[in-house]
Amino acid sequence: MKTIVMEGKILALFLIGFFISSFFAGCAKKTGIKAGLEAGAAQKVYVPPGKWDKYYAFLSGGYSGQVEVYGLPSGRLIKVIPVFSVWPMDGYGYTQETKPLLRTTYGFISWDDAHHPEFSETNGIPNGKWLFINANNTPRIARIGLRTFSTKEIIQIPNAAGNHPSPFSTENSEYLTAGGRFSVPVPNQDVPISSYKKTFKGVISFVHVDPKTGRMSLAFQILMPPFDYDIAHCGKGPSKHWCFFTAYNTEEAHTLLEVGASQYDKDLTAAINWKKAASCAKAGKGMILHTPYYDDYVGKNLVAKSVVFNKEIVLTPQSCPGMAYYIPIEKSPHGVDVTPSGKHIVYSGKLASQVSVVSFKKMISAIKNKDFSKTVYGKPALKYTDGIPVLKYNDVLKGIVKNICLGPLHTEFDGKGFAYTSCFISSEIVKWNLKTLKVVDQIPVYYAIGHLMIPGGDSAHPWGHYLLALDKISKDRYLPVGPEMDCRSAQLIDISGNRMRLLSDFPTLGEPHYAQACPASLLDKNALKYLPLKDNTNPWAAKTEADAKVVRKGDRVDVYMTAIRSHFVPDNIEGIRVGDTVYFHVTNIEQDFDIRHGFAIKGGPSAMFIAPGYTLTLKWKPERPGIYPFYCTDFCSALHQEMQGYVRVSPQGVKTNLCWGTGGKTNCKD
Ligand code: K7E
Ligand code: CUA
Repeated sequence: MKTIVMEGKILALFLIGFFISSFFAGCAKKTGIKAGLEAGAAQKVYVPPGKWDKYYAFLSGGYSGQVEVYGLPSGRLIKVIPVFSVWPMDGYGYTQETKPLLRTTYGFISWDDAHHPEFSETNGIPNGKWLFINANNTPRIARIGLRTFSTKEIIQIPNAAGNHPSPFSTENSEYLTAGGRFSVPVPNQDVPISSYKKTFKGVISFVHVDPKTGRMSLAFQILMPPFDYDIAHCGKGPSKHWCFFTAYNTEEAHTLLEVGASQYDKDLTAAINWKKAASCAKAGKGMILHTPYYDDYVGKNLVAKSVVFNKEIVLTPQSCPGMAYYIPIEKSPHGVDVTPSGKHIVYSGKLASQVSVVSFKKMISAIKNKDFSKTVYGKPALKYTDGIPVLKYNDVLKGIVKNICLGPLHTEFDGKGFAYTSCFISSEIVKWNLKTLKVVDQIPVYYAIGHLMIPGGDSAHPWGHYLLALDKISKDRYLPVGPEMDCRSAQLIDISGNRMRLLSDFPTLGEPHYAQACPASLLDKNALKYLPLKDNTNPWAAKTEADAKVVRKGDRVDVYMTAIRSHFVPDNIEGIRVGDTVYFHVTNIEQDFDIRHGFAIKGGPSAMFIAPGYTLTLKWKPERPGIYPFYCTDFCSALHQEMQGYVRVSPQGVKTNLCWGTGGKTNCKD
């Protein structure tokens, strides 16, 4: 045991050593970077003023909790879509319309760690309808509508912890994966941590997506042995009924995983036949758990609401034979990626400096032949895996890309027969041939790359052309701004020729893990320009200035306000008292693209940006009597500075008449 622990430590030191040396290598190379730059690189990323980019790229914000939209090849940031974190500049998570999206069984959660954006797909090809993304910390999946580029739904994943292998889509977005990077007791309960092996479980979940509306629902969950389920990708074509999950910590360690989870030379990665699992769930083979979870969604009336569910169908491996298998892969594999044909599955052996390519066909015949391992790690296999058969590595292997690099993490495809693997420790991208498994090209990146992304590069039909490296450390790439460089670095690489060519760097917000990209033509024509007022179903909308009014009911005051260039109706309000709760429902009655108005009131928690045709509501509880100015926060016209107003707040119990108006026209009601 002692020697094993030592080995673990030595391995860790070895890796740290490489990590540091790769930085120095990076520094040394800095002056020579130009060498890797293609002549004419500037021309290739230059998008002239007034012209549009060729691709939309959606980058996860990592610990920013959001999604960022960039144009490629320019690297220009064109939108931040708030998802799991509040965004006070536009009121996301502050307005009555959006607050319910962040409700969970843990209360209102205003932050998360978002890793993997995933397009909705038809026949394995992005269809431009939705973008899904996972919340790692408080397990959730969000759905973003790609007509409005806004969050439409967030569903919580009960019974699980660390929703990292998520939300990977099946070929026609029938299901999205969710999983447990952390194993935990299911249902959660007070147990000694040392009872890990006995009482903790891994949880893999499948979330159904309604093909018409996109509404997500928890379909079923699968209880797995307590490994750390890391990343997934689902099959396509021949493998379309399967999803593949990597795992580390097959050792089932619960402390110092740095050492404890690197003991065995192979970890057990899961292959799940979701079709089979769904039929078992349907046939009532699962048990029922009652852990509550939220489904928060934007309703037909454009206001988000929360529904609480508390019923889960939970399958065990024993309850549904044929649903789950394990494939052993070298030491703590990280990424798993399915080739465009769906015939091969590529596993990146994070600590193994090699990539294993598994043949789906071989996997199926090994399953048919019941060619399973009798033992794993010197123990009876089925006992160790709660009855999940373990396939033999050599039986399912197409081949290995040997000595590919240090710290291979993720692989994407160009649709022309090549794969591109990111290498964290050696800070490089390696291009290899899918048939021969031979390395054909290599390019350094700066520094410590995580995921990489090719437009459509995880789909059945990659668009290719560009590759985006998502680097973890930006260090000397930009002007120093104190000890923490807030921007991570994205690097655009041209993959249209035989050799990869570095084109540009651009800074990103937060820590982008994964990304998705598609040709602009898939989305640009469908993007909503403004909401026709007749389609504004918000119950609090005032669609004309004549509809604007102030209504008191007890201590509640509803202000139905309109905004148009360059005034609010009403812009003078009197008769509010300390102790009241005021709701400002502001409708932007402009019917023109990108003419937005904002609203903010002194002492208020956030602004709100109101897109043309929409209504947003800010709740406000004045605590002191006096005069409170409010104004439009978006420079909407030459008279924007004039777009302002006043609210008079009287002391509690003082009966000031409730009056409102704009431009001398005053309405009063006691
Ligand atoms: Cu590799 Cu969260 Cu997909 Cu980061 S993960 S890199
Ligand atoms: Cu409206 Cu500024």
